[in-house]
Formats: sequence, structure tokens, C-alpha cells
Amino acid sequence: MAATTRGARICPLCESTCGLVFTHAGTRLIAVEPNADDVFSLGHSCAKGLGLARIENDPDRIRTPLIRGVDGSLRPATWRQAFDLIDARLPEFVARDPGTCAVFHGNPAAHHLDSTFYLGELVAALGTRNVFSPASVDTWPKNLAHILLYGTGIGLSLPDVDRTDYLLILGSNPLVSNGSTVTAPDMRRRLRALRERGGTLAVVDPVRTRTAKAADVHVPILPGTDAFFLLGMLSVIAAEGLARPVRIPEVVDNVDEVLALAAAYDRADAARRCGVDVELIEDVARGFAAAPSAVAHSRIGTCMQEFGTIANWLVEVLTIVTGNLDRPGGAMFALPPCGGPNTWPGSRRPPLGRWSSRVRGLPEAMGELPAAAFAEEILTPGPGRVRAAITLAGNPARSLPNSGAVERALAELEFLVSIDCYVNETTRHADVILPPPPLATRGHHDVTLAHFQVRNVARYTPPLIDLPDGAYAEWQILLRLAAAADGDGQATIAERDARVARIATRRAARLAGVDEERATAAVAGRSGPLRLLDLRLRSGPYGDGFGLVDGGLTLDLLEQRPNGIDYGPLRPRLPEVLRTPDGRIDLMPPMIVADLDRLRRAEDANGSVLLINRRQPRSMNSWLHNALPQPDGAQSALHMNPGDAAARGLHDGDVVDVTSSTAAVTAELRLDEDVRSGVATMPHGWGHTGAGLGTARAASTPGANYNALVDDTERLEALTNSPVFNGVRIDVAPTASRPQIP
Ligand SMILES: Nc1nc2c(c(=O)[nH]1)N[C@H]1C(S)=C(S)[C@@H](COP(=O)(O)OP(=O)(O)OC[C@H]3O[C@@H](n4cnc5c(=O)[nH]c(N)nc54)[C@H](O)[C@@H]3O)O[C@H]1N2
Ligand SMILES: Nc1nc2c(c(=O)[nH]1)N[C@H]1C(S)=C(S)[C@@H](COP(=O)(O)OP(=O)(O)OC[C@H]3O[C@@H](n4cnc5c(=O)[nH]c(N)nc54)[C@H](O)[C@@H]3O)O[C@H]1N2
Ligand code: SF4
Ligand SMILES: [Mo]
Repeated sequence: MAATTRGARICPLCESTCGLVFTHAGTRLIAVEPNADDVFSLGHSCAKGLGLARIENDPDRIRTPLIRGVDGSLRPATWRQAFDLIDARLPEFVARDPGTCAVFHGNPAAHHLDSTFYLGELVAALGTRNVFSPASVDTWPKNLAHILLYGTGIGLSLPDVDRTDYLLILGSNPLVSNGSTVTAPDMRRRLRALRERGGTLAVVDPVRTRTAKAADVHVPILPGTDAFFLLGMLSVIAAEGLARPVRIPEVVDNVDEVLALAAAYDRADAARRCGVDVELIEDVARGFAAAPSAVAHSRIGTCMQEFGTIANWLVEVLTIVTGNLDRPGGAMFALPPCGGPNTWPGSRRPPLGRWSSRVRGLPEAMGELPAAAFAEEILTPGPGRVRAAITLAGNPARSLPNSGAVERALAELEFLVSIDCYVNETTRHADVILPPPPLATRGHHDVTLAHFQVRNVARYTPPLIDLPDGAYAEWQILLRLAAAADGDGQATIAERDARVARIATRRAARLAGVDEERATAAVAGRSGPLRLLDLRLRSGPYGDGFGLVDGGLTLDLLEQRPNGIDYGPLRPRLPEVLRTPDGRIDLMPPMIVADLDRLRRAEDANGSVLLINRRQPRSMNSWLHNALPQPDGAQSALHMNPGDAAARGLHDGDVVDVTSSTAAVTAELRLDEDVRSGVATMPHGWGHTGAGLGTARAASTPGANYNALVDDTERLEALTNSPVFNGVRIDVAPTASRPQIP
């Protein structure tokens, strides 16, 4: 029998980053338990994390490369054969117009060191600006509001959930999603603790979600109207003199102007537009403003809607004018162990609009183009057209708007390489699929998510098993692809890695104020992502400065402390945290203020049902459906208020056509009292239909594809060009017998 290995592992699935304990028998993961000793998650976990053995051992998972044979089917190949094919094909696209080869990197890539540190190498080698990711269909409105207020899009202001007296959550359901842009494992415990210490939880959501049920106040708002709700709250605060100027940091400008703007707003209009009573808006405003500490936290419900940036700006304004910025219990900034844009010195030009997409001229943000342009960049003829793509850990065929067009586009590519563990709706179009190795072969530290941690902690879990013979780590795949793009497939990965490390070492040495030789020597025993991680940790805010700071953070130290190191609650960081050009916070950013006209002209839904997204506990976007089937039969049922259903003559269990401006899908109807009138909900990531899928179990319960219904052209958030996932106008009717659109 194979020897067993047991060790701590941070879960890579969601932003909670729970500590788990893995037991391996040889290379096989045989058990997953919560890690009670983890300094941050304290034994919390969920069904997905505990399901990692099923996910890792799923018989449908790809374990060797697949390449498309002459008969058109995908078949197993050696790594050598796969890279030979890539070496033969990829360079011709790189040699054409810049941008001929696009990159799409998906959600799991944000969790792994490999992609965090090495994806940039591949993008540079491809010489492409056609880089897309779910960020532009997820967080961009929030990122933009933060860039304009605080100077960086990733060092977000965080709700200090463990100390606040009043938490207002808008458009998030952390008791199912486990939280987003807030890394706070075990939200249930934290929210319960808030109420036990006499605090208030208020939830703004069209649905009485699990989180809303656990709250003191639920505001059942109409989708897409958060900006009105927040303006309504601010009008109460302005008119009743509830702002707290003495608690507003000196670096904040235009406080009076923003309050004057709010005071001029008619809160009765807010009530009408949001579909809630004006008294409720007033109660929440007064409760929030009167609390000793209060903070508003907004997430995807407020982002993927028509007025996402305005809403996310107003969330910050609310917290700031009530005197809750950068104070315990208010909105605070983390100090991430690897550092980041808001710990590194110097302000930068906002990473916005430096280039734009070819077809529609949609502006770049943070180095990427809006994913709403992904399909048309492939489908529209002309110079600079995308003809090849590399996808990493993403399923754009199900995660992007207008997925019908996305799939047509993927099918039209001349060459597609996917790094992925499944043959799914995207990778079935690939010429080559390269699988990532088993999870336990990787070291794990959340470089990006550490910006969202509600406590300052540093954790790292080391690899537990060796890479199988002949397999590639994901970072090695990325460097090998970069070499292929350069037409230099024979250069060794170690050489390329050494080049990456040299640049990283120079930077880390500069940050730590030591000479390069010293930094190089300090990490000499390591290679790959762990060397880069050590460089970042040692030059980061807690770092040992390559030996300058006694007891400072190093990767060695974290290896000795697999349950992590707790540096305590968040600490005030103003003004050093700011990276705006003048080092101040302008509460009236011209770009957002100019968009208020559009808000004023907003149309009502005019009787349409508004479709919004619903996340499911055992699902993760599109990719766990094969390994972790949903407990109930109706995987992607449309949930609707019984009154709305009755008005249409519909009954629980009916099969209905859901029709939008782009497509129609068929779904099972579930009557649900928790969904407010005028609204329906459905999860995204389903629609496991069509030929060539390698996910037999998911395909046997295919569900309906939400994103076939979402427009990628007409209705976009104006400042970020993000899709309006929340608030899709639909008709719901008994199903007609016609073929379903995928
Ligand atoms: N189980 C599970 N967990 C996940 C995921 C998953 O697929 N499954 N996905 C992960 C990912 S990638 C992310 S980004 C996070 C997202 O994490 P969350 O932001 O918490 O996402 P949701 O659970 O979808 O919650 C969004 C809520 O917004 C509400 N909503 C919709 N429209 C509006 C609106 O106009 N205004 C307001 N105020 N509310 C609205 C919806 O009813 C829903 O309850 O979750 C992560 N965690
Ligand atoms: N309608 C609607 N659409 C949405 C959303 C919504 O709320 N509503 N949410 C949006 C959001 S927030 C997000 S983040 C996106 C997610 O969108 P994507 O990131 O495109 O989609 P996922 O379904 O998470 O796909 C992840 C892929 O990574 C693969 N994978 C898993 N682990 C690894 C790994 O370690 N390495 C590699 N190489 N591959 C791996 C999986 O097999 C899967 O194919 O969806 C977006 N789409
Ligand atoms: S809550 Fe998120 S991080 Fe924690 S076990 Fe579940 S999926 Fe993993
Ligand atoms: Mo996401």
C-alpha cells in the first residue's frame, strides 16, 4: 500500500481561502478535513472544499495532454507531442498582427501562484493586448470606483466585519458564496458574532437569501437600482445633518459637494425606483449613520448591473461621510504579505484606457480588455482579427455574456490551446488541451486575495506530493508556451525561469533597500513560483528584508508554520495607502459624476421580469457540476415569485421558455416566496449541452445556460463595459416545442 502523507492545504476554490488538511495515499488524495488550527479559518470549510478529493479524483478529469487528431476528435498524447504541435503552429500567429493570439484566463487562475507569477511572461511573448478575464464581468465597476477614489483597483477598502456595529451588505450572499472581495472565512460565525455583540446586519438584495434571512433588516430592492437606494440614504444623511465631518480624514476632498448633491435628491424617487418603502430607506440611513461604527460592502449584485460604478462609488461615499473610513469597525485596508500596488512606493497613472479593442474601441482597464469584446474580436474580419487563443482555467463559453456568439467564435478560431482539467464547453473547441497537475503538487499562497483579508495573516501551504514523472507544473506550461510563442521551444524552462527571477530579484532588492547579490543569495536554494514568492514575502511589509529585519517574514518561516501567522486585526493605513496622483481622495471623481446624467434618465423595467443570478452552495461557476452533483434535481431552475407565476398561468415544476433580447432557453420553474415580485433568478455556468463534452455526469443534467440570455453589445455598464448579468429583461412563458439554443 502506498505511504500516506498528511499536511495542511489552503483551499484554492473560493475567496475564503480556508485551511484544510489533505491526506494522500501516494499520489491519490484520499481525505480532506477542515484545519482547526488554521490561524484564519479556524476549522471552517464547506462542501466544495471537503469535496476536493472527489474533484481531484473525478474519472472525467484530464490527466494527460489531448490533441485533436485528423478525424477531428481529441485524443491522449504525450507532452512532447502536444508541445511539438504547439511549436509548429503558434509562432505563425505571433508573427501576424500583434494581438492575433488572444488570452483568456479564468477564475481559478487568480488563486494559484503559477498564473499569478508567470502568465505575464506568456502574454509578453505573444505580444498581445487581447487579454481577457472574468474580472471585466465581475469586479470592474468596484475596481474602477476604487482606482478613482484611492488610486489602485486591487487594494480594496474592506468591511471590518469582526469589529463593526453596522454592516450593510449590498448585492452579495456570503452565506452561499462565502464572500467576495472580502476574504473572511466562516462568514456565518462572523455575522452571528456581529449580532451577538448588539450590532446590526442589513442586506440589500432582491431575494431573501440565506444572508438576508440571517439579517436584522432586509431591503428587497429591484435589480439595478442600488445607486438610487444609496443616493436616497445619502439624501437622508445630508438633509438630517447625520454626516460626521470630524471623523472624515483630512485627505478627503469635496465632502460638502457630494452632500449637496445628495441633499438635492428626492428620496421618494429612490423609493419608487427601488421598489421599496421610503421609510425603509430612512431607517437604514439613520441606523447606519448613528452606529458607533458602520460599513457598507458591495459585491457582484451591485457590479454587474447598469449603474455598477456609480453604485460602488456611493458605497464608499456613504462609509466616508459617516466617518467610517480607515477606522476599526469601518472600511479598512489590508496589508498583504507579498505587498502590492498600495504598499509599493509611488502613485501611478490610472491603468485605464491605455488602448482599446479593435472592433468597438472599448477601453482597456488594468491591462485587459472588456470580455464583452471577446467574441467579436474573433468573429469580425479585418486586420488585427484574433485567429488563435490560449485559455487558462476559464470557460468563456459559459461565463461570458452572449455565450452563443462566444461558442461560435471559439469554433472559428484557427488554433486554440487550453490549459484545463476538463473537456468542457470551451475546451471542446481546442486543438490542444494541457492539464494542470494534482493540486497537492503545488505550494499555495494567495497573493491577490491577501488584499481582501479582514485580518492581516500570512499563510503558505507547501506541496505535499511530487509532480508525476514527466508532467508539467502549470508555471512550467506557461513558460513552455512562452518559449513556443518566441519560436524558441528548445530553450529550457529553467533558463526562462532564471530570467523571470532576475527581474523579480532586482525589484525585490530595490524595495527592501539591499543590493541584488544579497537578495539573489537569499533565495538561491529555490526555483519557480516558490522563489518568486520568497522574494515578494521578504521584500513585503512583514519581510525580513533579506536579513535586515530579525524575525521578519520569509518563506522558510511560513514553511515552519503551516497554520499561518496572525499579524492581528486591520490597522489604519491613511494616508500612506493612497496612490492617487495627488495623494488625496476626491469624493466627486469627474468620470463618475459625468455618468450621473445617465442614471437620471434610467428607464423603468416596464413590466418585464428582471433575471438575476443565484449562486449554489455546491457549485463554482461552471466547473464543479461533474464532480459534485447538486443535491436537488432542478440544477438550474428558474425561481420566481408565486404571484408573478400565477399572473402568467404558470405552476411549480412547469417547463418554461425564458426569452431575452439575445436568445431563449428552457428551464424548470420553481415557485419561490423569497424572490421579490418582478424578478426571477437562475444560476449561471449551466447548459452542459452539445457535442464533444468530456463531462458525462454534468451533461446528464445539463441545465439552462444563463449567459445565452445576456447581451454583450446593447446594455453594458457605461464606464467599464461590463455586462448587465443582473437585470436581464426576460419573458417567461410555457415552453413551446422548438429547439433549445445552447
Ligand atoms: N457556492 C459558490 N460560491 C461562489 C461562487 C459560485 O459559483 N458558487 N462563485 C465565486 C465567485 S467567482 C464570485 S465573484 C463570488 C460572488 O460572491 P457574491 O457577490 O456574494 O455573489 P452571489 O452569491 O451571486 O450574490 C449576489 C447577490 O446579489 C443579488 N443581486 C442581484 N442583482 C442585484 C441588484 O441589482 N442589487 C442588489 N443589491 N443585489 C442584487 C443576488 O440576488 C445575489 O443574492 O462568489 C464566489 N463563490
Ligand atoms: N450570468 C452570470 N455569468 C457569470 C457570473 C454571474 O454571476 N452571472 N459570474 C462571473 C464571475 S464572477 C466569474 S469569476 C466567471 C467565472 O468564469 P470562468 O473563470 O470562465 O469560469 P469557471 O467556470 O470558473 O471555469 C474555470 C475553469 O478552470 C478549470 N480549472 C479548475 N482548476 C484549474 C487549475 O488549477 N488549472 C487550470 N488550468 N484549470 C483549472 C475548470 O475546469 C474550468 O474549466 O463567471 C462569470 N459569469
Ligand atoms: S468556503 Fe471556499 S475556501 Fe472554504 S472550503 Fe469552501 S470553497 Fe474552499
Ligand atoms: Mo468571480
